[in-house]
Amino acid sequence: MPLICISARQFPSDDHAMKFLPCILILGLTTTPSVANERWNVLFIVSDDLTSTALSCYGNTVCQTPNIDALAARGTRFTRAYCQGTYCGPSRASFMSGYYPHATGVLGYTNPRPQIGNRPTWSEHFKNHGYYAARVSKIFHMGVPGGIEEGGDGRDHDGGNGADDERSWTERFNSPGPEWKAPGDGETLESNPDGTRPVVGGNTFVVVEADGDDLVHSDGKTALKASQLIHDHRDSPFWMGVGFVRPHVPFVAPRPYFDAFKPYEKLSLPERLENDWDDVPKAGINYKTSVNMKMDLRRQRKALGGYYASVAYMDAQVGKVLAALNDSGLQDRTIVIFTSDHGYHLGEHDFWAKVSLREESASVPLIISVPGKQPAVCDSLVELLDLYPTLSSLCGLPIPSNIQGKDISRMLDDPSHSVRDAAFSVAPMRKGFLLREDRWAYIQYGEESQQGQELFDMDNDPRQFHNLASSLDHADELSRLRTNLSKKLTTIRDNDL
Ligand SMILES: [Ca+2]
Repeated sequence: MPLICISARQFPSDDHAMKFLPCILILGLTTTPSVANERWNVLFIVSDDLTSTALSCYGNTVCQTPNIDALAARGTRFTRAYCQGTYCGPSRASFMSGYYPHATGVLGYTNPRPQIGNRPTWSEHFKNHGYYAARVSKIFHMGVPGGIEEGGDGRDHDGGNGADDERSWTERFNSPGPEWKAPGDGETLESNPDGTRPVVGGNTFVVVEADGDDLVHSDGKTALKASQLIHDHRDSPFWMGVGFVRPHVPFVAPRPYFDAFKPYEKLSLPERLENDWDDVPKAGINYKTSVNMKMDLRRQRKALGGYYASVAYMDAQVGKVLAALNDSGLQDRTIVIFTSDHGYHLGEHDFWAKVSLREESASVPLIISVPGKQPAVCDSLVELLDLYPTLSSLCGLPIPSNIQGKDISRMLDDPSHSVRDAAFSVAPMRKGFLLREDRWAYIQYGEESQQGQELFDMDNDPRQFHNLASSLDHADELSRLRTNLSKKLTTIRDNDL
């Protein structure tokens, strides 16, 4: 009896006209799977406030992330992926809607529906094409920790949806957790020089070495729910958004995840340069620094350890979801994306957290794994905005003509392929703009650069210690980049909204 398996390795990836061929077992009779089964699933995993520098697959030698590394080992890992807004609200509204923040004007913590009208979001586009579209926890903006502390049983009738967009989903699920209130050993590191400030909520650097297991916390519940949904929907195509809230503050995780980073005194802080701020415009000094947070070296090292423990915990939850995919037999039928909404500073230039347009904050980890494609590392410039058109292309759906990202799917076959000369990101809070080319990073504060400019030679100064914006030797480069940034903003604003 012939046994023929046409594996996912033979799937066409770029030719929209061709139908995907699922794994067909021919046992005497040829069985034809249902139409619904002929499509890839999309599993979109997004961490919150995760810098690529904290992942071992991006070179970190202290914080080990074996599960994300395993995904990178079978997918394409992008080394130059950039968010379009350097904090949650604008970044998430952008990659879900398909528009740059300055196209929709969503520069804060709201969902983009009033601006986009009936135009489908990324998940809604898949839903409109017959996919089951679900989110578990944070995909559009949701307050952390505030929004995670709400939520009753975690179903949408109980609130806790943040800036969500209901029509983007077939179903949606929240994952409430205790956050900073979790029982354990907690310490507030920020604005607490005399150690008398209690553990608090809000956007504050707090570390909690928590009692109990993974399921006490939001991300553990998210992994469990996502695993159940994968199993329940294994017979129909799905677009599933799985949003983990760590390593966003508070840095809370079960105790065992902290062990690898203790004692905290042994952790190395990033290299600092004396008088590093002397050539930084005032608008370029990040909103959180070692100085204004009043964090001494002990607190800084503990912040780093707490962040790493949160990353290790989040990585373990990623592993559970990927294991569920494998156990359900869907690994060969599912495209997996792993990324973050923006990056994060862990003490570089004495900056902490997000918002900044420097490399650690504006770049994001990005891994795309398509079954059957060769693993690769891609150094081409890409944007989170590219995910919507790229996944539409990979899944054989039309790419809506209105959206502003680019189809990067060819990079998954040919990592030398390139679609843009520069990536673009904004820090609305600072009226800041970043144009990131292959060699140059140009940052401008104010649309007429009223609040200053920064120019970095990323080949010779990858840590961005030397602002060349006032160097006469680089006047032509500065002028060219400034003109290109102005053109980019004009292009972004020329849209159908
Ligand atoms: Ca975030």
